[in-house]
Amino acid sequence: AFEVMAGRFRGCMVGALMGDCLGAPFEGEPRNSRSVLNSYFKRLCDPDLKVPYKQYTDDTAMTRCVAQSLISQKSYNATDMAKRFVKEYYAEPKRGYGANVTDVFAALRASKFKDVYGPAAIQFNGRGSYGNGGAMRVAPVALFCCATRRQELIDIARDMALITHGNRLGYNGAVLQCLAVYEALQTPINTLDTVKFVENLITKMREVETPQEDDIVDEGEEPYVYVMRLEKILELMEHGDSVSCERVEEELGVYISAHMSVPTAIYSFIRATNPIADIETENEFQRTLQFAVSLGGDTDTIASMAGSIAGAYYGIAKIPENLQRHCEALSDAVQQADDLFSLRDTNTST
Ligand code: F2R
Ligand code: MG
Ligand code: MG
Ligand code: MG
Repeated sequence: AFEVMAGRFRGCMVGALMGDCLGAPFEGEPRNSRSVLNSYFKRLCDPDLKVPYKQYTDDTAMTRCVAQSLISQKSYNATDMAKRFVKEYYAEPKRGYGANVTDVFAALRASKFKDVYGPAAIQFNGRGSYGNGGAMRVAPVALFCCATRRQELIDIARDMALITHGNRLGYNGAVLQCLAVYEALQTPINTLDTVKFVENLITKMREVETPQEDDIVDEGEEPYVYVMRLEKILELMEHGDSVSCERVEEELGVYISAHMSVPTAIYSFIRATNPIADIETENEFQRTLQFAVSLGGDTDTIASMAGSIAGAYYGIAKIPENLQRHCEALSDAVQQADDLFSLRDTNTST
């Protein structure tokens, strides 16, 4: 059981990296042809292929910061994490960051991290960002909480997102993505009941989305956006492989908003548990990535989030090595997974 869980930690971190690296070349395309993607993935799987590695983008740059902060602090430390985001951004600003999040980095730096949550709170005239930047980097939080402090998962995921994303759709999207990774990690292989998986997420998100005092919910605004999207996933699941990409885009979205990408990532993971027409692979993990990328739009982020869920469920042993090796900084993802796993210590009974 020890080795199985270690493999799932690796699968999660490597899965997130692969979705980002392999999905990034297609980001912003309206939709991507399944036959083009079959060729793209098949070519990469050729053990003799020698090509430069696929670079990671902001998704991984920030995921690495989240992981490293949790590993070094052995707890959630908002200031340490914010400092890592800022340092990373100014070291390599051209990783494809969201257009507005960079203002948060500038303000954090200028204010010397005095109020780590302050700059994000004033984004978009005080509405905060609902971009998927909080959700795209949350996977290490699920691993950290699995290793050490399960009860704090929702709070850490939310607070970690709040450093840059002040809108409830932005931080609740991070909470949902974190819960999905955690749930996948906890589900013994070959026992996944996809309906129960989604129903569990609905139960948890109903609580999470119940408006709290410090939440900004306008009159007439729907507070249970994620619950509704998860219910939509259950509906789509009834139609199996007949659900078109157009319908997924219409009902769940493929955009850089958290509420129009996190549910799509969860759906991609679920959809790929079964064969998908015109996607030529027997491997469920690979199928997850190919399906996510085929949807178009925010492909790096949706594939990365779907990849972290799928990797947490299937484990590293099921992820094709010939695909892994094309990703930049693969060994760092493995190392961070192992470091997070080793936080499982003797004084917690996990
Ligand atoms: N930025 C991108 N992709 C665009 C082009 C990249 C290109 N490939 C390149 O070469 O540069 N991808 C990355 O951004 C997403 C994550 O963004 P994040 O961190 O959430 O940033 P931000 O700036 O906070 O939000 C993104 C945009 O969402 C809109 N938005 C958010 N909140 C809003 C609000 N309250 N009102 C109105 N609009 C809001 C804005 O347009 C923001 O700029 C990932 O896809 C990552 O891969
Ligand atoms: Mg990106
Ligand atoms: Mg609160
Ligand atoms: Mg993206």
